[in-house]
Amino acid sequence: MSYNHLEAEPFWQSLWEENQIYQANEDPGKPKKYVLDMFPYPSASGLHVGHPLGYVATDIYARYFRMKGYAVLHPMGWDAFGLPAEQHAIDTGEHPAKLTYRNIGNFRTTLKKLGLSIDWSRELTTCDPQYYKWTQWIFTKLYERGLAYQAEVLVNWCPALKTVLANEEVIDGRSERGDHPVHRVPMRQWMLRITSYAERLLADLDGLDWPESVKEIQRNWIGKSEGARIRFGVVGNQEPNEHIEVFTTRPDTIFGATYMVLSPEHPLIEKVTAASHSQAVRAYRDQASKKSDMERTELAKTKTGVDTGGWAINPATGHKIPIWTGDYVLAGYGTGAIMGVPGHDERDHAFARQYGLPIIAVLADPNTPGHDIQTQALTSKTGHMINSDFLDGLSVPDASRAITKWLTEKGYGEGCTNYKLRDWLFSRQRYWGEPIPILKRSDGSIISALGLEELPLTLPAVQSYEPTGDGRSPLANITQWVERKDSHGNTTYVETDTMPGSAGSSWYFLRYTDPHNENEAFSKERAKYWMPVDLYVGGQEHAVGHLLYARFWTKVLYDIGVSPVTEPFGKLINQGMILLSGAKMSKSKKNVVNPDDVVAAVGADALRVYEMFMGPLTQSKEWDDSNLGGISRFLGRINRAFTDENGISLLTSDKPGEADLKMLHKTIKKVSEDIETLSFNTAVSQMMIFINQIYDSGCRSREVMEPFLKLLSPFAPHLAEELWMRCVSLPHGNKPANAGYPFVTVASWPEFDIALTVDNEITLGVQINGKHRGEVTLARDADQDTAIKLGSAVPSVEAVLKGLDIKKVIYVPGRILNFVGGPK
Ligand code: ANZ
Repeated sequence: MSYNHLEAEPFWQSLWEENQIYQANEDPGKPKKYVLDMFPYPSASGLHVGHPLGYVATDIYARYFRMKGYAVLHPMGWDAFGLPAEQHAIDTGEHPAKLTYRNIGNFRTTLKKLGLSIDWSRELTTCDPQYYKWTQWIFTKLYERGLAYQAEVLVNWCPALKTVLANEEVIDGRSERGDHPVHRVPMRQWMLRITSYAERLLADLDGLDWPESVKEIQRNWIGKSEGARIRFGVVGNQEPNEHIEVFTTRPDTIFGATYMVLSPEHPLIEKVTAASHSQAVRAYRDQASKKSDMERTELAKTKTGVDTGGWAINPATGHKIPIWTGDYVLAGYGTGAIMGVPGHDERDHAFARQYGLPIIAVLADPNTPGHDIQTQALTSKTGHMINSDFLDGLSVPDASRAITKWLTEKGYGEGCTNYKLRDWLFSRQRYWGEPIPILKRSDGSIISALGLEELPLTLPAVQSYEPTGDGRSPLANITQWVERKDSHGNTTYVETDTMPGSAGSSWYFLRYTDPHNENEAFSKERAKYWMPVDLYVGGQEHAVGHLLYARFWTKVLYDIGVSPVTEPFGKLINQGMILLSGAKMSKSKKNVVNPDDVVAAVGADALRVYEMFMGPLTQSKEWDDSNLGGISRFLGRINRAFTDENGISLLTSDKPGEADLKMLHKTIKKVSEDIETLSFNTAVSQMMIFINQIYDSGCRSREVMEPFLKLLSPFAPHLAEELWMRCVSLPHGNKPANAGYPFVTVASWPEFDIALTVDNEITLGVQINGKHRGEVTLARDADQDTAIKLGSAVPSVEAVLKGLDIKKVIYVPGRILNFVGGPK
């Protein structure tokens, strides 16, 4: 056996590393590519073969552009804070850092075995104090700008995990991790004011080369709606100016507002509730606190609610309308109160029918004649207003404008834009996260953020990792860490909440540009050279969490003059999943293929080429061992095309034949274009076609074979390097251990000659009376006589021609050959 992957792969990996050929260097004279994977969370379960899919794709892309002469930044690091390591610490008493660094070691070993062209000198870890020093510093900047603040908010409190969770961590009222019940309770929390960036986060999406689906998910998450805020006076013995403010996207329907609904958490509920109704209202509120927003707003669910016994005045009609509370109105959206317009809103219609509230039509739509407003809401927006006083006859947009003007003049409301986006809940009552660098007084009021000279605020050692259970983190128990004396001898207190997992991942791509900077988060000059990321590859599950937070932090850092860009990721790709028996791989389900095992069995190159050949990068696909074997044999075939059984080069100095030369140039063109468009599977197919041709023709000419090794190198870098040594550099007297060894990995990418990529021969469809009857291969510029001769000799054509009297032949070289005639 002339090629042994078990020897060759580690050999080349260590040689590449010694020679630091993947180190990224800013070179103002070169174009740059910043090629990035979403960095992994180093879980205890390790990597499965689904992870390398994205890593290999970015690696090929990075290798290609490096060979094309670009300065390439292709780094890797670890998203290292998070709940599982903390849970492990609670269960075993082992420090979360110990487990985390052990896992990182395993991940790194596996990734290095794949032969990725990563600049490991830039490796970073979010739980490293030298890194989170700057995460904390960014927090202090957010605080100084009023973008980090504390507020009493309704949080998702999980009694089992003893912590609050972000909305994204709650699925159907249960914790994503552990599947425990989650309740909504008010608590004082740190918030980041992402809402003040809503408009920019929305507008800047347009300029990004991202999958439209991801952009749409972000647009919906930001959820911009134009409408009005309208104030309804409250009737009764309350203070004279008491009113309820609603947000509506349909102010034009105000004459149809026959009742109001407050969310169960609305602050005015107790005030408006009549004494006779207060018990029922209180019971209802208790019940609602146990449901998630999702359950509450689902269209299909029966709407529930109770009458508060209070009344409001519809400012447009002057009529008294009842005030209800119902959980389909969310506390966190708009103003947490609505005007119920059952004639034209489906949820209001369902609610009104449920409780027998009046339903009035205020819009007539000629497109839906005979519509019965009592049985169904009319939700279309075409037609004209009715039953609406001075709005009658107007279209929906005109009526909206007219009523908004009227309400504004009367002081009842004003036009406004509303966003679904909520501020980012940024505190966790947990140990394993970045401590929030804020100093407080004993009453909890804030003194200041810590200065840069006091950072990092490092995590202390603790005895127990259990949360206190009263809503404070385990850090609260470490008095000597929490308490500090100020210069006047007064005791001050360090915040004991920590940051969420997504803090460190919101700016790591900037740190990679300057990972060892001790004086700044990163140098703006360096970031300016590398940013934005040219290709970012990761899972679709990050569409709203990480990808939105990272955009937000980048914009804030831009605004404070630190980041040179307003958007971090120019191009984004979501890789598909690799499935086993149709299911997502997961260790708990014991359906995992371990990359280490595959590398040991068939080699990293086979794994790499196989994963690229499985299908389009963005699609999910099934793991198949026999196809992996096929790729392994393909690599063996390449090896045997270049070397004999003793590993001696078979290449010759012969001039290649025209067909082989053309095949090479076509392959260069196809592989180059396919890498640029991330169509790796078709690039591999083309390389297979090339190898088949070489076997058919017996060509071993250097002129054709050497450039092919360059094409192979991004995909199967070890085999390419080995064959390059045996067939190219050793025969020229280069020893791999010598300085300046000419690795194929960093050789220049071959150019193709466009003239050699076009075929002179083409395949043409042959028609008889316009009907396709067969195909003929002939010279692109063949004359008519030749075309007729070859075309009529095609058996399927000949058979039909036999019974016909041909009157005419239409022939356009390279385009059409059509025999026209009738029965003999
Ligand atoms: C009256 C009305 C009439 C409405 C009509 C709609 C149609 P988007 O587009 O999603 O922003 N709404 C307002 N605040 C709410 C809350 N806290 N919980 C649940 N629903 C709320 O939706 C805005 C519409 O959703 C608002 O316009 C309001 O109902 C409802 F024919 O007001 B509308």
